[in-house]
Amino acid sequence: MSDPINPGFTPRIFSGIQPSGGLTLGNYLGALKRFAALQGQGAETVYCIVDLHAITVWQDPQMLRARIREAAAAFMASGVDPAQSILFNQSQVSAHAEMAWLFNTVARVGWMYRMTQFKDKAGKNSENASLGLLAYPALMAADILTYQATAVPVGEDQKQHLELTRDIAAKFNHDYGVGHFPITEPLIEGVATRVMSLRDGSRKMSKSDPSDASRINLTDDADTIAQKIRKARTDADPLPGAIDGLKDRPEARNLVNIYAALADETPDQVLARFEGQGFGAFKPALADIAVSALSPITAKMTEYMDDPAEIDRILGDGALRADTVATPILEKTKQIMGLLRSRP
Ligand code: AQP
Repeated sequence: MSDPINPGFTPRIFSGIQPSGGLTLGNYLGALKRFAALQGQGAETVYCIVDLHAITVWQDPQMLRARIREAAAAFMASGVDPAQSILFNQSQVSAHAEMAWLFNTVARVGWMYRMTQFKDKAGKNSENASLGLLAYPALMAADILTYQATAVPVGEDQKQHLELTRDIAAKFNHDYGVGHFPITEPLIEGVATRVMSLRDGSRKMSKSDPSDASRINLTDDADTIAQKIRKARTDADPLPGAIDGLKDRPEARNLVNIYAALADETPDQVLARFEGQGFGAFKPALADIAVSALSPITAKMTEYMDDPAEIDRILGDGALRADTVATPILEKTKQIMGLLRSRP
């Protein structure tokens, strides 16, 4: 089958999540829930725990290993089925790092300095950031293009990196006069493409935010979820009848969007039910729906995490399958670039 937007390429979806902390409701709604829904829809699905990305900022080795397993448990508990999708951790497939080096020679330094994620994470002391943090988007382009992926489901925050991936693919194709890489489509869909912090409606919910109260973790129990929602920052006004009425109320809009995404409704449908009510009524309803959506996931995660050897087996098996797709594409890329291939 050929991809409708990139004729000649197999429809293939790739996406990944960093094991840089415990996964959050933002990762679930912006990524994991959609990863699961895209299975069996006609495209191959390749999902990756991007541990090489995580180490662009310091990670304790013991903790990192545990978080890779926990992320794998979260993927599977959210419905990613290793029989239907290729599920693995990035560092077990060396093609990612090799392709990233090739792309370091295609991407321009100026492109990297423009990335808002680099500016945010490097902060004021950017001279002291790891070189990997600056080169992060070239590795992300490698993750995607090593599979000639035609579509990538991501949250809104990754849009700029996706554009850079397209720039790298286009420059490579142009410089070498080939059509080797597809121009990958970002799939940024739904009402929860940017779930915001529960403490500050101008910041995205993030697994590495120092405040645990800013996020709902997929490992939080029902009481913790309810308590975090109860304490979420809001305002004193009643809810309007439509989402347009929340333009200047980011915290309120965030909670309504979370509700809508969890209930598979539109924000307007949610507001039609809560119009005129305050957060005293809305927050307990949101807590109920969050607990009923997340509790089964948390329970399944615990089951998977009780058997780390099985997680390791699944990730190892996924890595072998990923390798069979990635290696021929990497080899072809090297050939195009004029790198001599003569190993028997
Ligand atoms: N708040 C969010 N709302 C919607 N989608 C989100 N994603 C992350 N946060 C939100 C999506 O989850 C996928 C994996 O992201 P990532 O782990 O690779 O890195 P990130 O985007 O930098 O996520 P975090 O949680 O903020 O990680 P840290 O704190 O380590 O930087 C992506 O598709 C992302 O869009």
